[in-house]
Amino acid sequence: MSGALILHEYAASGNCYKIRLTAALLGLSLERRPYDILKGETRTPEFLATVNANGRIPVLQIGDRFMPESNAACVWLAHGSHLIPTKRFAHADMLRWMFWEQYSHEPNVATTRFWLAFVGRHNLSEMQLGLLPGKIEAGNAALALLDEHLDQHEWLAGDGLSLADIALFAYTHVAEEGDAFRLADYPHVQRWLEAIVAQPGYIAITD
Ligand SMILES: N[C@@H](CCC(=O)N[C@@H](CS)C(=O)NCC(=O)O)C(=O)O
Repeated sequence: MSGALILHEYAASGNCYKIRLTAALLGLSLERRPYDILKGETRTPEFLATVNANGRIPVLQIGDRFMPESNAACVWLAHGSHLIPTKRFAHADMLRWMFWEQYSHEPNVATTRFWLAFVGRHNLSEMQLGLLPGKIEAGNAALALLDEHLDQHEWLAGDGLSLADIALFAYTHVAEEGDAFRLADYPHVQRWLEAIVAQPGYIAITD
């Protein structure tokens, strides 16, 4: 390991939680550095110059180096562990789900949760209010696709729990916050969420 591991984060963010959950399942400890994203604390000149020029958390600090992008940080932590399949197809399939999470799931399920449960409907701009119905529709389409896959497969990629499951667990298990999505509509997703909660070393997003 290359020195201290520091997670620059906003605790309620699923992207940050993914990294904490990966570390917990692997028995690794992280030092946590909090930022209030509702107050623009990741947009200060100092943060942009030293932590992430992209102005966002999470960022995993590895000694004096910085790794933004939640899924990349999870890969760094899990390198060589059971959370990354070694068989060629399963490895690529894990990455497939992690890329899909960032393109088709997180921008819809996570953004809807953030807007409704954290920012508040009455504080949304006209543009955000206009985008909301499409995000809810696309979020339900993502949850339905997950449910269909999990009807046929125990885990998302390969034969066991992998980073694909952790990446998608993060925002799926809190999708009901904001009241836009109903997990009861997705029974196979619910079975899979319960299997992740039962993993040794599991920690909650509120821990
Ligand atoms: N693709 C990035 C997304 C990072 C992101 O959107 N972070 C949000 C919180 S989850 C943020 O920092 N928002 C504050 C801002 O944009 O000012 C990842 O997976 O880490």
